[in-house]
Amino acid sequence: AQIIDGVSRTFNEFLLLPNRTRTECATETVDLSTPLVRHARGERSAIELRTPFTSAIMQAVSSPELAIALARNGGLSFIHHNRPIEAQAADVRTVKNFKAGFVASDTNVKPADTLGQLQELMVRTGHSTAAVTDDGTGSGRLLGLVTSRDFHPQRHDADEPVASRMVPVDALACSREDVTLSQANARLWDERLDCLPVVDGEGRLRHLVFRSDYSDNKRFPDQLVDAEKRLRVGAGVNTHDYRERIPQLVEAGADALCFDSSDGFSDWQAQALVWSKKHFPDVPVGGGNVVDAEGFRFLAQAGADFVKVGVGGGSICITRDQKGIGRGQASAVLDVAAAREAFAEETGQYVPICSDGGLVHDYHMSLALAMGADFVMMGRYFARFDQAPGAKLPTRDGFVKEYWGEGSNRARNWQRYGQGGQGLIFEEGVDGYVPYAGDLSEGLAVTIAKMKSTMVSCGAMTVQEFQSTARLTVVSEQSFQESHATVAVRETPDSVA
Ligand code: MZP
Repeated sequence: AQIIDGVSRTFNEFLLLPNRTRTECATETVDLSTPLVRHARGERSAIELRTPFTSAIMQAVSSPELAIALARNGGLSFIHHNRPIEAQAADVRTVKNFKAGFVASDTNVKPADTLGQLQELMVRTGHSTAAVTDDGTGSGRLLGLVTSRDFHPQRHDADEPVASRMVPVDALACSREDVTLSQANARLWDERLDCLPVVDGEGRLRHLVFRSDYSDNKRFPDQLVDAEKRLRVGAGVNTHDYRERIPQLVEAGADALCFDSSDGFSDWQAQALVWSKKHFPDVPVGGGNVVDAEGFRFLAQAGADFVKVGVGGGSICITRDQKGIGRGQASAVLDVAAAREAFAEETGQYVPICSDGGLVHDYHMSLALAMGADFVMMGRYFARFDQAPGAKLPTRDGFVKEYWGEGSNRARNWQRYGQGGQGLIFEEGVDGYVPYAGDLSEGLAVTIAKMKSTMVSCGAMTVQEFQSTARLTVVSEQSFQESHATVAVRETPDSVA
């Protein structure tokens, strides 16, 4: 056996040092966009994410509802694959067919209906905003908007009428001709809404224009008032039935695919990548997971358009206990990022990398980017939100959501955890709960605010600048203790769990 140099380190062992912050570097100017797929170095990737977040290829995570919410916040979901091909393709179609619209016309939500009913409906249909009309139909006059932010358990009673939480349309005052945000509705925008309605002369809703449609947060870009954007969605695939699965997913409209394996450093995955690039050269396909330079190079040479990094660090993962395989996530990302740079130097091809699993705190996501990841993939983080498929269950202190690993007996994803034959001989994942965290858009907005603030302290205005200029230090156990509050903390409703 050979013992490789260096200790296997994880994110908790690092902190970022502040760099000089230039006057032009502020949270409003930080740009989180990042490449998703292979491209010539120095050029732009054919697919860029507006925010560097992807959701895990897991039954408890990447449903169409979650994919819609994440895509609208600039990220990407990979719809899970451990089921019949038709079912997965149908979910891809649901996301591609989604139109940022309003719930009221589809379902007759009236001002007197209850918030509980409306919440259930919005989660099911993947909408973050409901427009309420006077007669509960799409041709009625718009009375106001209710957003999923209003469904925080501490802020509403499920039996309250919808009207009690509605932002009245008068406060929004926006018409097709008046496309500049007034100060008043800009404030509302920041505080409560992620979209503004555009009404016709008779007060009937014509469009909802979402935050993501804004070019500079001040004006509606003209071309978007008559536009139907299709959201992006990815799909997980496996090395067993890819010849049948990939054609149907492509036909359904998947924008990117990803081979999903707990150990991607294998001939099977290389063969599957080669097949995919030969038959569908225009469809980006990622590979993984790997934890070192050798694994990265192997998949990049086989044609992977991006490579996922991480073995054994996932919150639900017991692979390290069961098989003794894995590597600290920080060491893995640093090693693979160096290999990505070397590969780009040699070939001129930049192959983005994704840090997958084990991100416990929001600042871990920033560390992953600073260490070289182009984007991150998360399961636990997204499983906490309304849009994730796990059941929401009451506890003495609030709510939890179900979250289970793909290697658990509940998921039985033998395609990911090949142990010989069809089935699991032993578990590599657990079945558990995560604290409920409300609406995805609201939770992600806080995470994004923290990430931008970190980058400002590090003097970086783009992810690429952050990767190349960040300075990190390894923390001792004593300095780790020093990082936390040392007084008794008074709990407030906004205390971070
Ligand atoms: P986390 O965000 O919950 O920490 O980790 C999610 C990642 O863990 C997934 O993207 C996947 O790579 C990995 N995973 C999924 N299921 C298991 C398992 O059952 C697992 N062991 O490790």
